Amino acid sequence: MRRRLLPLVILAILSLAIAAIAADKVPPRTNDGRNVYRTEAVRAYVEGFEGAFPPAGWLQTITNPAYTWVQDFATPFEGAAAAYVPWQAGIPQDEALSFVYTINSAANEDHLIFATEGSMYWAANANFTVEVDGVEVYNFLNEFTAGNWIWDLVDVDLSAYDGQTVTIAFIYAGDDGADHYFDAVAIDEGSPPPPPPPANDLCENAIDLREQGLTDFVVDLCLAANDYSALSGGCTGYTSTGKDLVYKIFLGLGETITASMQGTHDAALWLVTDCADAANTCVVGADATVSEGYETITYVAPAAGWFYMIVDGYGTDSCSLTTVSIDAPVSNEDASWSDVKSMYR
Ligand SMILES: [Ca+2]
Ligand SMILES: [Ca+2]
Ligand SMILES: [Ca+2]
Ligand SMILES: [Ca+2]
Repeated sequence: MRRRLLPLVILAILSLAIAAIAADKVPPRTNDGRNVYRTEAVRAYVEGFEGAFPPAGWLQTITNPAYTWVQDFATPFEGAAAAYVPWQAGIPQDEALSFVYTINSAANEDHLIFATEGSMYWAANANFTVEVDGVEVYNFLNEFTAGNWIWDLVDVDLSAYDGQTVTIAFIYAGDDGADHYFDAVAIDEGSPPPPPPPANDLCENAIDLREQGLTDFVVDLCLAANDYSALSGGCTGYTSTGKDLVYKIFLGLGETITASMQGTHDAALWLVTDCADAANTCVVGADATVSEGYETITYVAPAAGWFYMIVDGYGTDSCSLTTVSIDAPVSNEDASWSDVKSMYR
């Protein structure tokens, strides 16, 4: 009996030892030099667990008073302290730390960022999750990949909660897990919303070239949207699904306009008579060069009227800081158009 059991006992002891090596229940009690205050520029809210615990405004929900979240100074991610819960076997834990926050949509606060470390192995027994208004938005067991006892930053997209006042809860729940930590909780304002597109993004607000009166100007097409595209095989030879801005000019009979554009994207420049039907009313266009190249159009008006010039690009949503040059329209010999010409100078 003994002889048959002995190998099994040895095996069991060995496997336990291997499991213990592979899956410690506590981290190394050093911080590996990670104890550095981060300097990210925009944080609408930060809690590093450096002061009172739970922090002011935070609620702690306790089911196992001897093994619940506490402040711990052994291995913080930032500063001197982190939130820590010790593991326990036999008495289930369901320990939560939460705070209420109004996510400011105007400020583009749409990310919850925090650091956490724990045992990916033992999280199968007792897991760390984050909930927003009771809905799980993060699951350590399923999502953490950095390894056992390695601090890693987690970024949770909160854009679905823009403008809402929500309860954000950090929960350790289960039985016979491992120690767990989190620190450096932040609501990130992220980058500010992009500036609105230029007014002349669309035909209806096309800038009158004569009123603007500039022979050379620089525009950032990247602030615009792609609203107009020439026809494939049409006046530019290709489609122009790049981002576009619209200019207009009134030309007299026989008056000539010459314009060019150049940027780091593959530019496309075209002139239309009916901006509402741009693709089908193109009278001249250019897309003869690639990036950095100049596209130049010249057009003699066969009749007096408004013409709309679309400063555009070949590639889908392509754009760049683009230089546009307008040669002062050259009028015919009609004296009345000389006046128009002078307006441009
Ligand atoms: Ca801290
Ligand atoms: Ca546009
Ligand atoms: Ca376009
Ligand atoms: Ca081009």
